[in-house]
Parts: sequence; C-alpha cells; structure tokens
Amino acid sequence: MMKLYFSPSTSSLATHIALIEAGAPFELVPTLLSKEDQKTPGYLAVNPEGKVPALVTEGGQVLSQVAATLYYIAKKYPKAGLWPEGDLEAEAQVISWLSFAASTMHGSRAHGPEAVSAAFAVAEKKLAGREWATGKYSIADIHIFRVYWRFRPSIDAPKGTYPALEAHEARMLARPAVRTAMEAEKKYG
Ligand SMILES: N[C@@H](CCC(=O)N[C@@H](CS)C(=O)NCC(=O)O)C(=O)O
Repeated sequence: MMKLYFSPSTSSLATHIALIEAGAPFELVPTLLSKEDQKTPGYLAVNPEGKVPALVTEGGQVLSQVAATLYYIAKKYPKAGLWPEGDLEAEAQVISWLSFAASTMHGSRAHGPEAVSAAFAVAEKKLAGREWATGKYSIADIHIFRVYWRFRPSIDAPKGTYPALEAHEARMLARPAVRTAMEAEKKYG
C-alpha cells in the first residue's frame, strides 16, 4: 500500500485528494509541520528535501514534489481520468499548469501578499472562461485549487477579484474526494 507523508492543509493535500479521486489504497503518515516533524532525522531519511508531500509507492520508491506525486497517481490509476492520456496538447497543458502552480503560484508566498495577488491575477487570466484548467478535470485542477484555497485568505482582496479562480474553487469544494480529504485532515490540526 502507498504511504503519504502529509501535514494538514499543506501541499500534501493535493496528493491526498488525488489518491482519493483515484480510489487508490493508501496509508496516511502524519508529518506535522506544526511540530517540525519534517526536520526530524527519521523524516529526512525518507525525504531529504524536508518537505511534504512524500509519497512512498508500493515498490518502495519515494516521490517528492506535488507534481510528481500527482502524475504518478494519475498514470497508475488511468480509470480515474486524471490525466489526458494520448492527447499530446492536453498533456503538455497539464504539465504547464503543474509547473505554474508549483513555481509562480506556490513560490509567490515567499515574496509577500503583493506577489501572491500578482500570481493569482495571471492564473485568473489563464483560467478565464474555462470550467477546468485544460478543458477536462485533471491533476492540474487539484494543484491549482490547493494553492489558491490555501493562500487566498492571506491576501486582502474583495470577493469577485478572481471570478474564474473563485468559481473553480467552488467546483473543487463540491467534489466528494476534496471534501473527504479535507475532513480527514481536520483531526490533525
Ligand atoms: N515544491 C514543493 C513544495 C513543497 C512544500 O513547500 N511543502 C511545504 C508545505 S506546503 C513544506 O513541507 N514546508 C516545510 C518546510 O519548508 O520546512 C512541492 O511541490 O512539493
């Protein structure tokens, strides 16, 4: 069974959602940032990056980085339809969004609220007029959602500032897998 090292509401939530969307068997291993569990020698032996998520595959390989974990889950469980298999243009678009979410969106927080707002403004433009990032629900939506949902409260912008992102977030929050993952993480803080 796969193991997900996670801390509630952090980057690992994206991996957690994807595992549930895929119907994959997995075990949650709490690695609480509030207790600095990610800095312990035990965890650093699993993931030398000292960050969550880390996903240990059934084969015993450790995958770090949200994008890699999402890709692995989507490809391993193709019936879940989380990856636009065989549609080269769409596959490349998913990779583009995953990179954008991990770098521009997630990376913006280190540079303060203005940088977060600027990153959201770009995401808003890219997402405008779309139900899902690449036309069909995919792992890209999971990644975008997790970052937007988590960082949105940290910026002072009235409702309606990012209509496409807001509507996307509402669609994500209506998905049973998203609700299940968030509910399961609540008890860890
Ligand atoms: N680029 C990484 C980012 C992972 C990341 O920054 N995780 C944060 C939680 S959101 C973390 O573990 N921080 C702990 C630390 O930096 O000590 C990814 O996509 O997985």
